Amino acid sequence: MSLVEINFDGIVGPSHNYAGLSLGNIASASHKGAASFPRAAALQGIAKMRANMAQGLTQGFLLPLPRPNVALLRDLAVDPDTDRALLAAAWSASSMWTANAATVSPAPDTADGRCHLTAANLVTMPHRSIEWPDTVRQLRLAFADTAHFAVHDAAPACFGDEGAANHMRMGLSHESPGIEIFVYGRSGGAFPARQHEQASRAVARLHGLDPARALFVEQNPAAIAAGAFHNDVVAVANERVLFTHELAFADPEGTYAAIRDKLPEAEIVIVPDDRVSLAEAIRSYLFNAQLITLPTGEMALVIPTEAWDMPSVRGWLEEMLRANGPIRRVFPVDVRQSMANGGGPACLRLRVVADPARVDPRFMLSEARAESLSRVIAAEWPEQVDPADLGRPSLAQTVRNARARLLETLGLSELV
Ligand code: SUG
Repeated sequence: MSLVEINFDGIVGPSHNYAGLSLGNIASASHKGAASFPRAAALQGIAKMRANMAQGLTQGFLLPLPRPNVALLRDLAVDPDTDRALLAAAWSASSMWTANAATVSPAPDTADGRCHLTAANLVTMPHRSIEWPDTVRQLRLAFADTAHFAVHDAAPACFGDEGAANHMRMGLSHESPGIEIFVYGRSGGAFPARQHEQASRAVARLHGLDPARALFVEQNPAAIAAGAFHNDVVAVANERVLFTHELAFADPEGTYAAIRDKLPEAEIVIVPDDRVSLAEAIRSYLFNAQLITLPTGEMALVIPTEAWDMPSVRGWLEEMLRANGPIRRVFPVDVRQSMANGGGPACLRLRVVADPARVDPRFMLSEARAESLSRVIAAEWPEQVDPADLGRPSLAQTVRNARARLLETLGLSELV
């Protein structure tokens, strides 16, 4: 059995829109009311997946969830004319950010030697709290092989859990036992702390992690207050490398020491606040990068073009590349449609270390499949959605048909 890191990107759904639903997510708030471009958004996502495959990475995907969510509209008796935010919640394509779909502990870390996935309850934001039952259905299909995977329902709603966006795994390689770092928030000024410590601890117990190799770390309240609503907006890890902003954690020195204690080979690349301020880090999404190991063994950072275009960030990255650090290459990608809602390259993918042969092949991407996905998207996804369009029966029909065509193309009609 050969374990590799598989990135499962969320395909951007046909109802992608900007409704300003996420308090504490500055991009979401500042694009509230803007027109969105679902077709372009989904094609940007496919292009990112293709670029990563071209670098030799293994790529999978997860599908958009059924929208509009009629159960929400019914259960909250939403009046489409007056309850516009609730209406928009039922139309949100937010499941595209699969870093929030689940927390994943690969087989080498767990007591029973299986890869464990726990769906995230996402209870802090109403539009996201409705994702997990449909997400878990999908995970149970993709990871149906119970000899190798265990898929858990989301933790009860009393403790907020936002999944892999607040979880980092480090180790000498993907295949060797790793340490798992859970980052929770306690407060964030005017903004909510979306990941609760109790949820992180519950996930670690459910997954059967060795307490000696699990760390629970508090996110810096100042980072949340500045708009880092998930830890993956200010830090990312891969194998022995942690790439982090200086102000990511409440106790940075204590966090680095605890990591080095459990993984003496850890290399911690810290971006100081006087080079890239917290505000610039959050605006550019420098840390919402995919930190990947290329087949050559070199590490690369897949960053949003917004980060590459920011002079302070570019200056720091160029210096990093000139020095002899562990991150050797930087690849900018255009995911602007997702970025405008606060989702960069890292938000768009869920990392699962597993043997690809054990995953349902219908969720794995190849060049040929990327081509057929692009064709369905080009033909079926709406070109433009204005927030005023949400609720229109004709748009609802277009969105449903588009998803149905996608499921048909992939042979996944059981997800209808
Ligand atoms: O939960 N945006 C998402 C972005 C999630 C990013 N994920 C990670 N950092 N891993 C969120 O805030 C915006 C929806 C709207 O405003 O219409 C939204 O849900």
